[in-house]
Amino acid sequence: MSVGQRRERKKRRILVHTVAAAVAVAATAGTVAAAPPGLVGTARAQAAAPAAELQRDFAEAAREFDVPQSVLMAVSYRQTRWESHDGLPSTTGAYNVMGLTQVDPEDLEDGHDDHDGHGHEGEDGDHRLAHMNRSGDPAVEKHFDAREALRSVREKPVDTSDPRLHTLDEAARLIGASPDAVREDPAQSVRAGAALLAAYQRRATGKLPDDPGAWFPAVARYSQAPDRKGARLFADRVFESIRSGEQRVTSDGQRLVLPADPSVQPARSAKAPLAAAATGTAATSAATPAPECPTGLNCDFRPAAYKQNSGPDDWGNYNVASRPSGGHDIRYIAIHDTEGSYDGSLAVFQNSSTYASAHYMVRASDGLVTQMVENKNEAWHAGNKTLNMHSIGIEHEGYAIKEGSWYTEPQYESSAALVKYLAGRYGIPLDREHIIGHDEIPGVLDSKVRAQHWDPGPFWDWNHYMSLLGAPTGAGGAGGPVKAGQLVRFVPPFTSANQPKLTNNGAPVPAQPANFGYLYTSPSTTSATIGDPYLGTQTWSEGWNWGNKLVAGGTFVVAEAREDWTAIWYGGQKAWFHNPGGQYTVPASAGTALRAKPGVSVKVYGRSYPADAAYAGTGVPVQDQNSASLTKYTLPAGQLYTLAGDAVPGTYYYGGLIDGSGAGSRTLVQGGTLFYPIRYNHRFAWVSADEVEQVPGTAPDPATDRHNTLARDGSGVLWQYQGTGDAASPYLTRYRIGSGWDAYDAITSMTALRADGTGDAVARDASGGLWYYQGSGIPSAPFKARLYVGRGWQIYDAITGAGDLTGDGRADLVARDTAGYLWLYEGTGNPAAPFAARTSVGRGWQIYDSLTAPGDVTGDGRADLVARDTSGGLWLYQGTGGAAAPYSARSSIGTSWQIYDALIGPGDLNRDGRPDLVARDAHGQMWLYQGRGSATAPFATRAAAGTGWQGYDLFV
Ligand SMILES: [Ca+2]
Ligand SMILES: [Ca+2]
Ligand SMILES: [Ca+2]
Repeated sequence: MSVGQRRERKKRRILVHTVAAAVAVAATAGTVAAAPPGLVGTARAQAAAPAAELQRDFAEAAREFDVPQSVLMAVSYRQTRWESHDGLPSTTGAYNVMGLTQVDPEDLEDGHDDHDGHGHEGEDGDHRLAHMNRSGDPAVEKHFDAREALRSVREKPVDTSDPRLHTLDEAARLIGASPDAVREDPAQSVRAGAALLAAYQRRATGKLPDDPGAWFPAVARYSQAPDRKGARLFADRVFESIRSGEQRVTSDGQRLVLPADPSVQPARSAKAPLAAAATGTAATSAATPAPECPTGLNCDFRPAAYKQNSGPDDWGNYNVASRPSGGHDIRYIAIHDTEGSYDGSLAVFQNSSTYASAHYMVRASDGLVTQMVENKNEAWHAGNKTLNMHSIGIEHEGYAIKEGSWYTEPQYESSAALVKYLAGRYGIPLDREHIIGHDEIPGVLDSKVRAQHWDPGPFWDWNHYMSLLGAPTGAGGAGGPVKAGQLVRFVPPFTSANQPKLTNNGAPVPAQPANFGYLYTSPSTTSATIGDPYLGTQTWSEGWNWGNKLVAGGTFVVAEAREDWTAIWYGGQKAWFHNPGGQYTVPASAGTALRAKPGVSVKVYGRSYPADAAYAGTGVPVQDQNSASLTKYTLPAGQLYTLAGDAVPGTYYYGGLIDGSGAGSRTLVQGGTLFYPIRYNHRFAWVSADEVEQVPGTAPDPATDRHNTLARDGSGVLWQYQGTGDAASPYLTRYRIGSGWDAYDAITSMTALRADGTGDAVARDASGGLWYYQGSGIPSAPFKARLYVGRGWQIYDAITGAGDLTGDGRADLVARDTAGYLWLYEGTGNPAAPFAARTSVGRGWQIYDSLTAPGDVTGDGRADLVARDTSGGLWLYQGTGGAAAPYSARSSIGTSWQIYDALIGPGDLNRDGRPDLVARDAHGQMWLYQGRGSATAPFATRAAAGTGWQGYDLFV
C-alpha cells in the first residue's frame, strides 16, 4: 500500500468519526462510551472527545467472541494504549490496536544505508558500525578497527519463522479475515485479538468464563513472553488496568473509557501457558551479578564483554569503575534505541572488538530488561566520554522494518519502571534535563559533532514516557502568553495535531504523531528552517537533520513572542516555532538563564574535561585537547540559555590497564574549573562558569488577571478563548475544553472566568434542570464536576449571572420568565445549594432580546446590567446594591446594536480594572468595547477583536 493510499484511508476514518460525533452525544448518555455531560470538560475528565467508534468495536468483539470487554480493552491498552498507528508497524512488527505481530523476511531492514538514528548519509556506511565505538574517548577510540569489528560480529538473523512474530496471521485465520484487514482496520484488529484471547483461554482452561479474573492465563499467554516472569508481568499490568480503570483520548481524537472494577481478582494461581519453552536465565552463572532492577520487573543479566584485544591497555567494552564514589557521580539517564534486534544488539555488546556497551537493554515484545554492565562501571554508549562517565545508558530494542517507528507499550512501561528505580537510587532528577535522549548528547570535538547519533528519534513519545515516570511534561495544557526572557518547556502534543513532515533519504515518511517541532528563521512556516553549522546545508525535512528540530521536554529562554509564534535562543540563533495560544509550551516552574559576561567570547564545549594542569601527580597521562571547545558554536552577547543542571568540575576517568594495575589506572582526574551544563540547541553543551553570568528567568504571565470567553460550537464542543490582557489582540488561539455541552440550552458565568481556571458557571439542561459548575483552578479543564441545583428552570427564557447585586460579596443570578418578569436569585455562597428563594425585580422585561452582565460598568463598585431592546437600543441598568430593588432606572447607552448577534460580558479584557463588552457581528467578527467606568458613556468606541467567531451558538 502506498503512502498516498494510507493517507486516504486515514482521512476516511477521521471523516467517519466526525459524522458519528454529531449524533453520539445525545444517544450515549449513561453508557460506558461517553462520560455524562457533567464530567465532560471538567477537571475529572478533561480533554473529552467524541464517543468512540473503537469503544463500540471492543463491545461488539467482546460479545462476538465471549471475551470480557474489560479484558479485551485492558490487553489493548497495555499493548498500544488503544492506538492504531494508522496501520503502521511497531519497531518490531506489531500492528494496530491489539499489537498483533507479523514479521516476514522481506520486512527486515537490509542494513545497507545508515538512516536509522545513527549518523547519516555518507558516514558510517555500514549501519552495524553505528552500534560500535561508543566510548567517546579518543584515547579508547584509537584502538577501534572497523574492519576487524565488522568481521568478528555476525549479526544474528531474526528468525522470522518464530510464531511469536506471526500472531497476526494466526488471529486473522481465526476470524477468517485477511491479514491486510487485521493490520489496517481497528475493528478487525479488535476482533482478531479477541478471537486469539479466546483461543488461548480455551486451550488453557477449556472454557470461556464470564469472570474477567479467570482470564489471567489467556492474558499471560497473549504477552508472547517466553518466560513465566515476563508473562506474569504483562498479565499483572493488564489486571491493574482492569481494577483501576483507564481512560484517554487517542491521538486521532477518540475518547475511550475502561471503567474501574476493583472487584476483579486475577487468577494468578492458574498456570500461565507460555509462548515458548521457558529458557530461564541461561546466561546467569555464579559469576554473573544479579540485575540491578526494581522488584516486580522482569530482568536478567547478560554481561557485556570485558576482554583484552591488542594489549593490556586495549579492551572492550567498558571501564571498570566504582561509581558513584569519588566524583564519578551518575547524573543522567540516556535513552537509546538499538536499530537492531535484541539478539543482534546483545551480540554486539558481547564482542570486545566493538568498543560498545550499555547498562541495560529493554526488549520490545514483552519489556524484558537485560542488564549488561553494572551501574558502578562506565559503559560505552553515548559517544561522549563526559556523558558515559556520568550516566546510565538504556537501549530500547527497535529495528526499522516497513515504514513504522512506534515503540511498544510494554517497552515504555518497563523502561519507565527501571528509570524510576535508578533515579531514586542515584538521586537523578526526573526531568528532561537529566532523562535525555541520545540525540541530545553533543559530539565531543569539532570532528565528532556531525556524526553524533539522533536516536531514539522523532517517534519516541516523551510526553507519555515522562508521565509514566510520574513527571509529566505539561503537554496538553491550555497555554497562555509567553514573554521574552521567560524560561519555557517545549511540550508539543504527541497527537495528530503535531505530525511534522519527515523524509528518510528523500523518501516521505508516513505522517505520524512526533515529538518535535521545526524551528524557523522567522515566524512563518514558509520561511527557511534554521541550520546547524556542523551539518551545513541539508534537506530540512530529513529525520537525521537534528539542527532544525526542537524536541519535546527541553527548556529554553524566550527571545520574542508574537501571537501563535515563539522565538527562543537556540544554537546562537533566534529560532521560531509554532506555538498556538502558547499551548505548546509551559512555563518552567523555576529556572535560571545564563548569558555571556560583558565582553567575553564564551566557548561552548561538547564535554567537560579537566585542564592539563589537573593531571599533574595523578599518574594519568594528560589527554589531548583538554580545553578544546566546539569552535563553530558560541553564546552571542544578549542571548540567554537555560542552566540545565548543577555546576560540575571537569572530570576524566582513566581506565589504564585492563586489570587495573599500573600508574594512574582506574583514576579520576578532577579539575578546578567549574562547568555549567546548558540547553544549547538540539543537544546539551557545557560552558565555563567563569565566562557566563546567571540571570533569573522573567516571571510568567499571571493568569489571575486575564479573563476568558467560552464559546460552544454547533457540535457541542466548548472552546476556551483566553484573554491576553492586551486590547490590541484580546484573545489567544482557542483551546478545546470538551464535548457534550449541547446538553444545555443556557450557560452563564456566575463569576469572572479567569485564565487560571477559576470562575463559576451555571447551566440549564433541556428538561429545565439547573446545574452548578465550580471553577477548578485548572486552566485546561476549568470546571469541577457539576452539582445539581434543581428543576423547573424551563420557565425562564433568559438566565444571566448578574454579579453581586446585593452587596454581600456573593454572586447572584437574574432570570426572566416568559411573561416578562425578572427574578433575582440571591447567591448563598454554597455551591451545593447556591441560591435563595427568588424575589421579583419587576415586570416588562420582555422588550429585551439580550441581557448581559459585564460587571461594574460605572465604577461605583456595584454590578450593572446591559439590556438590548428589539429595535437595537442598548440600555444600562445600574446596580443599587440592594436586594429589594437591585437596579435603578435605565439610561440609554446607544442605538443600532442590532447589528450584533451576540453580546458578551467577558470581564476585563485589557487589565485596566474596568469590565469590557464584546459583540459578534453577522460576519463572525468580534468587536471590543472597552469599559470607561462612566455611567454616561460607559464604553469607548469599538475596536476589532478578531475574526472567525462564526459557528458558535453560545458564549459564556
Ligand atoms: Ca449577592
Ligand atoms: Ca455599577
Ligand atoms: Ca477593561
